[in-house]
Amino acid sequence: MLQKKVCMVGAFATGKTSLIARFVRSIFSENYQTTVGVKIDKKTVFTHGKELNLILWDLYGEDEFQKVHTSYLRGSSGYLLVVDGTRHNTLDVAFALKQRVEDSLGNIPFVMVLNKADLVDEWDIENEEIEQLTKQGWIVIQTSAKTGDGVEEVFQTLADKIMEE
Ligand SMILES: Nc1nc2c(ncn2[C@@H]2O[C@H](COP(=O)(O)OP(=O)(O)O)[C@@H](O)[C@H]2O)c(=O)[nH]1
Ligand SMILES: [Mg+2]
Repeated sequence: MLQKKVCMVGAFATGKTSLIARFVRSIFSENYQTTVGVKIDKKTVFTHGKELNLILWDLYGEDEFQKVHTSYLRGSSGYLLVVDGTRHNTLDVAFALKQRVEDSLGNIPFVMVLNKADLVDEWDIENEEIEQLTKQGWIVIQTSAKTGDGVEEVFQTLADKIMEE
Protein backbone atom coordinates (compact mmCIF):
# COMPACT_ATOMS: atom_id res chain seq x y z
CA MET A 1 0.00 0.00 0.00
CA LEU A 2 1.03 3.56 -0.66
CA GLN A 3 2.66 5.15 2.39
CA LYS A 4 3.40 8.79 3.15
CA LYS A 5 5.23 10.27 6.10
CA VAL A 6 3.54 13.17 7.86
CA CYS A 7 5.18 15.24 10.61
CA MET A 8 3.59 17.11 13.47
CA VAL A 9 5.17 20.55 13.79
CA GLY A 10 4.28 23.16 16.39
CA ALA A 11 5.18 24.75 19.70
CA PHE A 12 5.25 22.96 23.03
CA ALA A 13 1.84 21.75 24.32
CA THR A 14 -0.20 22.88 21.33
CA GLY A 15 -1.82 19.44 21.13
CA LYS A 16 0.24 17.54 18.55
CA THR A 17 0.30 14.29 20.50
CA SER A 18 -3.37 14.70 21.46
CA LEU A 19 -4.44 15.18 17.84
CA ILE A 20 -2.76 11.92 16.84
CA ALA A 21 -4.23 10.10 19.85
CA ARG A 22 -7.68 11.34 18.89
CA PHE A 23 -7.25 10.51 15.21
CA VAL A 24 -5.64 7.07 15.61
CA ARG A 25 -7.08 5.78 18.89
CA SER A 26 -10.14 8.02 19.49
CA ILE A 27 -8.91 8.95 22.95
CA PHE A 28 -8.04 12.14 24.81
CA SER A 29 -5.97 12.58 27.96
CA GLU A 30 -5.44 15.64 30.13
CA ASN A 31 -1.99 14.37 31.08
CA TYR A 32 1.03 15.93 29.56
CA GLN A 33 3.67 13.51 28.31
CA THR A 34 7.12 14.93 29.00
CA THR A 35 9.48 12.12 28.04
CA VAL A 36 11.65 13.05 25.07
CA GLY A 37 11.65 11.04 21.85
CA VAL A 38 9.95 10.31 18.57
CA LYS A 39 6.74 8.32 18.32
CA ILE A 40 5.40 6.88 15.09
CA ASP A 41 1.75 5.96 14.50
CA LYS A 42 -0.04 4.76 11.39
CA LYS A 43 -3.49 5.24 10.03
CA THR A 44 -5.05 4.43 6.70
CA VAL A 45 -7.16 7.04 4.94
CA PHE A 46 -8.99 6.94 1.64
CA THR A 47 -8.11 9.65 -0.85
CA HIS A 48 -8.37 10.12 -4.62
CA GLY A 49 -9.91 6.67 -4.90
CA LYS A 50 -7.04 4.90 -3.16
CA GLU A 51 -6.03 3.76 0.28
CA LEU A 52 -3.13 5.70 1.71
CA ASN A 53 -1.20 4.73 4.79
CA LEU A 54 -0.24 7.84 6.76
CA ILE A 55 2.90 7.37 8.85
CA LEU A 56 2.50 9.97 11.58
CA TRP A 57 5.69 11.23 13.21
CA ASP A 58 5.40 13.02 16.51
CA LEU A 59 8.08 14.44 18.72
CA TYR A 60 7.38 14.40 22.37
CA GLY A 61 9.24 16.05 25.19
CA GLU A 62 10.08 19.50 26.37
CA ASP A 63 12.50 20.61 23.72
CA GLU A 64 10.33 20.34 20.64
CA PHE A 65 11.27 23.62 18.99
CA GLN A 66 14.94 22.74 19.16
CA LYS A 67 14.39 19.22 17.97
CA VAL A 68 12.69 19.97 14.68
CA HIS A 69 15.80 18.93 12.84
CA THR A 70 16.47 17.62 9.39
CA SER A 71 16.54 14.01 10.58
CA TYR A 72 13.00 14.27 11.96
CA LEU A 73 11.67 15.95 8.84
CA ARG A 74 13.51 13.89 6.25
CA GLY A 75 11.22 12.06 3.84
CA SER A 76 8.06 13.87 4.92
CA SER A 77 5.38 14.34 2.29
CA GLY A 78 3.49 16.87 4.38
CA TYR A 79 2.98 18.24 7.86
CA LEU A 80 0.46 19.63 10.26
CA LEU A 81 1.45 23.04 11.62
CA VAL A 82 -0.21 23.06 15.02
CA VAL A 83 -1.15 26.21 16.94
CA ASP A 84 -2.80 26.47 20.37
CA GLY A 85 -5.62 28.95 19.77
CA THR A 86 -5.48 30.03 23.43
CA ARG A 87 -1.80 31.06 23.26
CA HIS A 88 -1.08 33.65 20.60
CA ASN A 89 2.67 33.19 20.73
CA THR A 90 2.30 29.64 19.41
CA LEU A 91 1.29 31.24 16.10
CA ASP A 92 4.63 33.05 15.95
CA VAL A 93 6.43 29.81 16.79
CA ALA A 94 4.49 28.12 13.98
CA PHE A 95 5.69 30.72 11.47
CA ALA A 96 9.29 30.17 12.56
CA LEU A 97 8.94 26.39 12.41
CA LYS A 98 7.33 26.55 8.99
CA GLN A 99 10.37 28.46 7.77
CA ARG A 100 12.60 25.80 9.25
CA VAL A 101 10.67 23.04 7.48
CA GLU A 102 10.86 24.91 4.19
CA ASP A 103 14.61 25.44 4.57
CA SER A 104 14.94 21.71 4.94
CA LEU A 105 12.28 20.26 2.62
CA GLY A 106 11.07 23.09 0.40
CA ASN A 107 7.39 23.79 -0.16
CA ILE A 108 5.59 20.61 0.77
CA PRO A 109 1.86 20.34 1.60
CA PHE A 110 0.78 21.45 5.06
CA VAL A 111 -2.37 22.33 6.94
CA MET A 112 -2.43 24.84 9.77
CA VAL A 113 -4.35 23.51 12.75
CA LEU A 114 -5.85 25.87 15.33
CA ASN A 115 -6.30 23.45 18.17
CA LYS A 116 -8.16 23.72 21.51
CA ALA A 117 -11.25 25.17 19.81
CA ASP A 118 -13.30 23.89 22.77
CA LEU A 119 -11.68 26.62 24.92
CA VAL A 120 -13.63 29.48 23.29
CA ASP A 121 -13.48 31.74 26.36
CA GLU A 122 -9.70 31.68 26.31
CA TRP A 123 -9.39 32.14 22.54
CA ASP A 124 -6.47 34.42 21.70
CA ILE A 125 -6.35 34.61 17.89
CA GLU A 126 -8.32 37.10 15.81
CA ASN A 127 -10.33 36.07 12.76
CA GLU A 128 -8.55 38.78 10.76
CA GLU A 129 -5.22 37.08 11.34
CA ILE A 130 -6.59 33.84 9.99
CA GLU A 131 -8.15 35.57 7.01
CA GLN A 132 -4.73 36.98 6.11
CA LEU A 133 -3.37 33.45 5.99
CA THR A 134 -6.23 31.95 4.02
CA LYS A 135 -5.89 34.83 1.51
CA GLN A 136 -2.35 33.61 0.92
CA GLY A 137 -3.75 30.20 0.10
CA TRP A 138 -3.14 28.52 3.44
CA ILE A 139 -5.61 25.95 4.67
CA VAL A 140 -6.46 26.71 8.30
CA ILE A 141 -8.76 24.38 10.23
CA GLN A 142 -9.98 24.65 13.82
CA THR A 143 -9.88 21.49 15.88
CA SER A 144 -10.40 20.17 19.34
CA ALA A 145 -8.50 17.04 20.25
CA LYS A 146 -10.70 17.01 23.33
CA THR A 147 -14.08 16.82 21.57
CA GLY A 148 -12.75 15.49 18.28
CA ASP A 149 -14.10 18.41 16.26
CA GLY A 150 -12.20 18.93 13.02
CA VAL A 151 -9.61 16.24 13.75
CA GLU A 152 -10.54 13.79 10.97
CA GLU A 153 -10.83 16.75 8.63
CA VAL A 154 -7.27 18.00 9.13
CA PHE A 155 -5.66 14.63 8.45
CA GLN A 156 -8.00 13.97 5.52
CA THR A 157 -7.32 17.41 4.03
CA LEU A 158 -3.58 16.91 4.32
CA ALA A 159 -3.82 13.45 2.75
CA ASP A 160 -5.84 14.88 -0.14
CA LYS A 161 -3.25 17.64 -0.66
CA ILE A 162 -0.37 15.17 -0.59
CA MET A 163 -2.01 13.03 -3.27
CA GLU A 164 -2.71 16.07 -5.46
CA GLU A 165 1.02 16.74 -5.74
N1 LIG B 1 -9.00 21.67 26.18
C1 LIG B 1 -8.15 21.11 25.32
N2 LIG B 1 -6.96 20.67 25.75
C2 LIG B 1 -6.13 20.09 24.86
C3 LIG B 1 -6.49 19.94 23.50
N3 LIG B 1 -5.45 19.32 22.86
C4 LIG B 1 -4.51 19.10 23.78
N4 LIG B 1 -4.90 19.54 25.00
C5 LIG B 1 -4.14 19.50 26.25
O1 LIG B 1 -2.99 20.31 26.08
C6 LIG B 1 -1.87 19.70 26.71
C7 LIG B 1 -0.79 19.49 25.67
O2 LIG B 1 -1.22 18.53 24.73
P1 LIG B 1 -0.17 17.62 23.95
O3 LIG B 1 -0.95 16.85 22.93
O4 LIG B 1 0.64 16.83 24.89
O5 LIG B 1 0.72 18.75 23.25
P2 LIG B 1 2.06 18.59 22.37
O6 LIG B 1 3.19 19.05 23.24
O7 LIG B 1 1.88 19.53 21.23
O8 LIG B 1 2.16 17.17 21.94
C8 LIG B 1 -2.36 18.42 27.35
O9 LIG B 1 -2.65 18.69 28.71
C9 LIG B 1 -3.63 18.10 26.58
O10 LIG B 1 -4.56 17.39 27.38
C10 LIG B 1 -7.77 20.43 23.07
O11 LIG B 1 -8.17 20.37 21.90
N5 LIG B 1 -8.56 21.01 24.03
MG1 LIG C 1 3.64 15.88 22.25
